[in-house]
Amino acid sequence: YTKYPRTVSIIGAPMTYGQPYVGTGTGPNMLREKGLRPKLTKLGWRVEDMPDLDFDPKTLLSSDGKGNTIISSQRDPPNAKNCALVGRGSSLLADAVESKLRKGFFPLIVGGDHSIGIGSLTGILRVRPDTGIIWVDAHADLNTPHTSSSGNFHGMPLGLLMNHPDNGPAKNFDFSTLPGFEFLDQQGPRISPEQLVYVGLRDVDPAERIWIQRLGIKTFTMTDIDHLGIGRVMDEALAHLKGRPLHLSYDIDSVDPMLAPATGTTVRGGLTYREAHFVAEFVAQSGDLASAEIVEVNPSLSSDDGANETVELGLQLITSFMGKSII
Ligand code: EXY
Ligand code: MN
Ligand code: MN
Ligand code: MN
Repeated sequence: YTKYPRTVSIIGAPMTYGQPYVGTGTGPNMLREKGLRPKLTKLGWRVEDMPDLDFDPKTLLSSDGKGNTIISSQRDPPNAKNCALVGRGSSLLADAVESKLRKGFFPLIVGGDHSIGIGSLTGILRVRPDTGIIWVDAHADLNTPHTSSSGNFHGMPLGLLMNHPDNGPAKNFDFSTLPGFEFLDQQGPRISPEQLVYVGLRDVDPAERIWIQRLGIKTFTMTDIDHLGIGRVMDEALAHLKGRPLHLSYDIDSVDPMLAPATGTTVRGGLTYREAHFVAEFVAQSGDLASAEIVEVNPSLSSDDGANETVELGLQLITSFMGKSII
């Protein structure tokens, strides 16, 4: 008996426009080359692997009708870098995730930078609005173009989707007016604060801190992990989301940079090798995991050794949350 069907659909989402570095788009193929598919098969999954989503600017941006892309005329709103590219890519991803879920598959979304959370969560919530989200990250990713000081969308996926009596961080702002983000219309699904849990935070911006407190989001910082231990943290995290199908959003920068150096926004003092695996193993053991994503692996941002270690770690974490058990 399994609660969710045992066919996994690998959705490659090589998004790079949510942050400043090239290379973040190579994650899906690096993981395939290291044997993602046979590893999943060995765990008992049927695997459907499709070509990566096409995030080429020529595809994402409308043309002038003569086959020319009109990037230069796509002016970004303030603090919303590569707005149309991120928005259109998110919309494509949302449709892909939604359609795989409706077919009964388990979507395994492989990034790409964390702005893909906008699309993956939108697709998931269209089908299962009560999903519980476990956000494993050094960062809160709760900014909006109103609060972001970087303008990078990988710091905004949860901020754009968070709902609240006052509309949360989105207060007085309709994000569907951002070029490319038309799919975030009034009917578009939103996250309620109680369906989100953070694990591993250690670099939170002032506006994010205010919203976490005001919305009462269940948050386990690195300090909490030091204090309580990862076992109790995960007990409490899953208790908070009990009864919901789960989505795991695993940002590789949650792991300590000594173990995962090849990522764009490293912060010292992260999860150890075992803590990182425990999170994955414990979520798998719950039997409630219904979708997952891994993001922010960028092999071009460190030495070859560092890149290999980071990709390898990402692969091991995937096998752990997809059900590899020690016994
Ligand atoms: N909070 C900072 C910002 O909004 O720019 C840093 C965000 C980094 C986000 C990485 C993917 O998790
Ligand atoms: Mn992140
Ligand atoms: Mn992060
Ligand atoms: Mn910061």
